[in-house]
Amino acid sequence: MERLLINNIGLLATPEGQSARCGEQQGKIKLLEKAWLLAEDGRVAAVGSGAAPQLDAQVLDAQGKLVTPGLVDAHTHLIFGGWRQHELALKLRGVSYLEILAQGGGILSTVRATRAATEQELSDKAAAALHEMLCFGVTTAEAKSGYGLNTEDELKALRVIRRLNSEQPVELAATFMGAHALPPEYKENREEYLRLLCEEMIPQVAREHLAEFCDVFCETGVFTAEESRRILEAGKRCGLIPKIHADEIDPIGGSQLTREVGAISAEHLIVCPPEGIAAMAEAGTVACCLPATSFYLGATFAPVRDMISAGVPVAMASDFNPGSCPSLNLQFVMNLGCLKYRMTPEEVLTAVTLNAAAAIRRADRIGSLEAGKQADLVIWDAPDLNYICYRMGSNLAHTVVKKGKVVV
Ligand code: IZC
Ligand code: ZN
Repeated sequence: MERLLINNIGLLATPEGQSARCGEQQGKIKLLEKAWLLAEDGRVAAVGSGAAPQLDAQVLDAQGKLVTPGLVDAHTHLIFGGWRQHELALKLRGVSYLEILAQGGGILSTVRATRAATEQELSDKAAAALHEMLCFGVTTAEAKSGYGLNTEDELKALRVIRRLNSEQPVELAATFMGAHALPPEYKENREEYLRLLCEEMIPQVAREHLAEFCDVFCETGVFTAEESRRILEAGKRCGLIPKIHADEIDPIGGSQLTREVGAISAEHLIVCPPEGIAAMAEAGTVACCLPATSFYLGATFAPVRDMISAGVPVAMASDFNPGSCPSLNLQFVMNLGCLKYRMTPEEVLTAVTLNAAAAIRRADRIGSLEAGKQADLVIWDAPDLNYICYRMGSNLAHTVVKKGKVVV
């Protein structure tokens, strides 16, 4: 048996449970002072405070620091070719995100670069990003396709995700997002692209077990709520769990759709209306909020306090992508959770651990430090939770442990 004993933990902070926490529960964190944690064969065997057990194990001295569960980044567009730094000048001239897209740039510029890239090139690039994420304390992440927009290139991206899952420590949950934009070759033929998505791509992705989730960009000029419903229903028929990019720029009904399709999560929700919040609360949908994208777009911030009051479990993620959030830093997202969403540090911790795990259907396995869960954790250069939410711009992750092994 492989044993790792982490002793001399100044403060161990973790949410508890095997499902998303909502309302007041989101801010309930278990705190153990002068703690230790024993991992056996990659899982948490026991957690306690006071004198650590004496047994035959590799010992890691936490030097009195803070320990939390490994962070979970539940929303990334990890697989893409190129970058979009040329859009910065356009943005500075006042051209909006949707205008850039309508002119054939934005997502479509990344589609051209992704189609031109080989599997190896995409894999090398994503592996570098994953290493950076791991250094920031992220031990599990979701990764979407969505820059291929044809069968071959969407499958190429999903195969890269599958391969990366076995080649590096960050576990990946794959999401098919062929409904990220209408590809230019279908500009005059929307219906045909919807048919391709529902009748060809989704069934093939499911047959090859290349994704767990199906996502759609429900937005003005992209996919309507009705089209989004069709795509997500087609995904469900093939066993793909619905996620939805809703209310990022315009509230066109995306968040209300969560109840209708039984979405596991809704993403962005920057301009989520009260009816959308009510729908998510009823459906038990996790609101996966992406404050670094609001920051980067110069947009407003999602009404997270209203969501928490309404009993919607809130997760936060990076939204790492080459357009609206070219950052992998989930610690910055935690800062923004406090400063812009007015969440407490305890609510923030739940949002980037247990609730993020729930958004990718893994709350039974990860997202908290309790006996039986995977031993994924971060030792922080910090004495407490307030400190990691208060400091900004530095990487405070000191040591990262994945499945009971030190990886950073
Ligand atoms: O590449 O712009 N919002 N999709 C929906 C994105 C942002 C990613 C991108
Ligand atoms: Zn996104």
